[in-house]
Amino acid sequence: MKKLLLTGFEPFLDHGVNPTELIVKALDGKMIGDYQVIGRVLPVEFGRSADVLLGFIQKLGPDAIISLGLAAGRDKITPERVAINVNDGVADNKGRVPVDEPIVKDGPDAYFSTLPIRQMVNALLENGIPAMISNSAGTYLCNNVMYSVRHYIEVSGKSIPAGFIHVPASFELSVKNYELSGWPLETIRYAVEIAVGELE
Ligand code: PCA
Repeated sequence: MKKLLLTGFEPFLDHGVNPTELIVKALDGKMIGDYQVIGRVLPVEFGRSADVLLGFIQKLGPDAIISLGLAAGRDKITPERVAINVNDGVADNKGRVPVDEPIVKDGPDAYFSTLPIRQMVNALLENGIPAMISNSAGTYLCNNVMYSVRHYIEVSGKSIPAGFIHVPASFELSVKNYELSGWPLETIRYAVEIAVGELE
């Protein structure tokens, strides 16, 4: 049996809930294919998110790592292709607003996902779930944790598949924000299970 570290994020900005937090808690301990899911929630803080995630990796020794994040406004499941060495964004949950900072000083400009992102998208589409590869994870915490994890894996010479999947808003969020369209939480969760099922 293999272990999948599946992370979500706590709520941030004006989003009262984060569907990724609810999904990783719901899937914690479940088996998907050969993988036992270990669901964990990350803070939304430039100074802490990556350290918390790297701590989980060191403690749990996962065979694969998938981080989930909310991309409010996107209407598809979007596995990310690449993370770039930039922190730049709106305030995190501690009020920090980095401008054009590197995540890792003198680190590589970018890292590609090592998840089977094309197979994930194809499997989602075959199951009737809108999905596409995203070519930008942004420059906020989602990009930050994907870059940090890929950097850790490269530097430590491990070969653990790792990457990031953004998910749309859930109904709870769109009920509170008329500008946001959302999906049922169960559908987002089902989509995550399909994507996880494509891990080797
Ligand atoms: N989404 C944000 C950070 C936390 C989350 O769920 C992002 O896309 O960077």
